Amino acid sequence: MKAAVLNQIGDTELELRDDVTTAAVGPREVRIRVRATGVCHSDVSAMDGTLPALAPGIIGHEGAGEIAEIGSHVTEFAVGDHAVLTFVPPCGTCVNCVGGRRHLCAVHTVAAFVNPRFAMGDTPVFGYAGTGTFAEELVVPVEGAVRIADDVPFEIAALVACGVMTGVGAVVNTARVEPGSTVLVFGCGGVGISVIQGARLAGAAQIVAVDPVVEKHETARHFGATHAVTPDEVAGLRVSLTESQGWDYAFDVVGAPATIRAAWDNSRRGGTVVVVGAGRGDAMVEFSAQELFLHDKRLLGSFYGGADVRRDYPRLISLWRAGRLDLEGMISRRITLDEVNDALQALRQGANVIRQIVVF
Ligand code: CXF
Ligand code: ZN
Repeated sequence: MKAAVLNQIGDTELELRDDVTTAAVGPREVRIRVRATGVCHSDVSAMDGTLPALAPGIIGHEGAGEIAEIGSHVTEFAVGDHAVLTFVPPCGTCVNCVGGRRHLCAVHTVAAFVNPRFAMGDTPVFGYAGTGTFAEELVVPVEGAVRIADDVPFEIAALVACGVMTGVGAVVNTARVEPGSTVLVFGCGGVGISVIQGARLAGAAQIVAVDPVVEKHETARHFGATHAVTPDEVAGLRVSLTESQGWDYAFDVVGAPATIRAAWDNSRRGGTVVVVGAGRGDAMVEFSAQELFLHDKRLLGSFYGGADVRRDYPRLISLWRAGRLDLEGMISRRITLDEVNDALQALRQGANVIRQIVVF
């Protein structure tokens, strides 16, 4: 089958091949025919070594498709069902799953680093974060697919698998923003726009979007930002909008020390700082011992929007059906797999794109 292969970490181009195969479907696995996949900034981060990935590998982790084959012990799906993928399949029985922290289940994620589920000839090829949606097909554990209704377009469904879940989830699951709150958001890519949409859904009174790319400000306003500024304009707005107190909630959706620090500095005393951005393992952020206690802030990490995928994917789809979550508007460009390198390059360059979707 056709797939885009990352041959080495550090490569800036994926190799388009048509001789990639998937592993055989195990008893509790399903084969998915990918129908749509978003190009997420974490795919760029896998390529450049910011996030851990194995090569050769198939990246792409925000996908939806059709069940093409089921394992001998699968009763949850039938061939032809539509499904959204997840890069954290919850095993259902570990301490995190049982404890209500399904997004932290490591069982299948760790297994994916040991078991390659693709191959090129005799060479094993790993799927990124247990998925690998820049391929026509992939094999995942049954817990890694969530069934959705047949009338949901695949490209809408794909968005839910990473960006929308991560951003909306950070607001409603991790931070639990209350109506009337004031919210500051650093970063207006796919996840940042989803944080903005989540804050609007949560009833935030003020949503200030921050991005150095001025073209993204109009986009941010379209999705619910009440204000949109460049980073150097935040200080002035803090004086005029918050009487210098800072915002109730500040989200970092970049993952860089400077934006995490800015989120901290611009949240009010007693406010909440949420780190959603996926930063480097060696990038350090400094906080003084004194400010950590004196400012009485909550500093929260948010991984995958605290997703309980079997609860939250249907909720997000329902919000979309009700017209309260704009997913169509997040699709900036539909492309083919042959154009995936251009799409990745656009993200590296900070282009004003929310989601470029590969449709198969
Ligand atoms: C990432 C987190 C690390 C694994 C791949 C997905 N999240 C969002 O893009
Ligand atoms: Zn992603």
